[in-house]
Amino acid sequence: MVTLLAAEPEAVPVNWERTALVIIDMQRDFLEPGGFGESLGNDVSLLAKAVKPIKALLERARHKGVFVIHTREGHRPDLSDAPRAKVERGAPSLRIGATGPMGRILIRGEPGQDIIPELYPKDGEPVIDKPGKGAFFATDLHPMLVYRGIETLIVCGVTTEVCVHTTVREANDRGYRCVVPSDCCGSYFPEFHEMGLKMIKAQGGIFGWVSDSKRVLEALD
Ligand code: C5J
Repeated sequence: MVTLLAAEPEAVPVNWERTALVIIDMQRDFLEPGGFGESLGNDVSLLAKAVKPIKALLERARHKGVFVIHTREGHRPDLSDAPRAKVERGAPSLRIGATGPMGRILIRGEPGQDIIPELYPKDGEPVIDKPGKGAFFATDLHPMLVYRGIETLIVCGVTTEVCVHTTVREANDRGYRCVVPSDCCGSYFPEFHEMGLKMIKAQGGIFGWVSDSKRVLEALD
């Protein structure tokens, strides 16, 4: 069934059977002290407010049978999929692969690289491990969506202007309609969050649509 989801710059028609909720990188490494985000000098507490609205969407999407996908940024333990240009960048207190309080920073299989308990994937919900910022780069996300006939993505998670934005741009170029619920995203830089959302919906929705959890929940009901 197609419902109209209220959003900017205009309402979007959504067929929930052809829609996926994509939750980007809600990982301990970004949200908890001692992980990758904090190693870069960020105040990780700024991301916490996205958890509750994402949880509300996740629970309703599960209840309604909407396809749910989780992503995690991270690398192989031998760092063979981590470009030197990424590992050596900047002056973090702990580089990718170094050992911190939650295990090795941004390494697959380590406690810090996993998803926070509040939003932990259920059995049967695909988890995409991605080496880049975008969820389509070097992953099998696109075929997974094509095989399911998915046309629309509700994209949320962290951080708004980095992995959420990169994924929305990649998805838009692959022909997906992307709706971003503003309160279900977070950034270490509130001004980047605001600007990132404006960039998505500007020019008639050049990358997609911006809504919020309340309006997505209403459309789901
Ligand atoms: C970052 C992400 N910010 N998940 N990753 O490095 O947005």
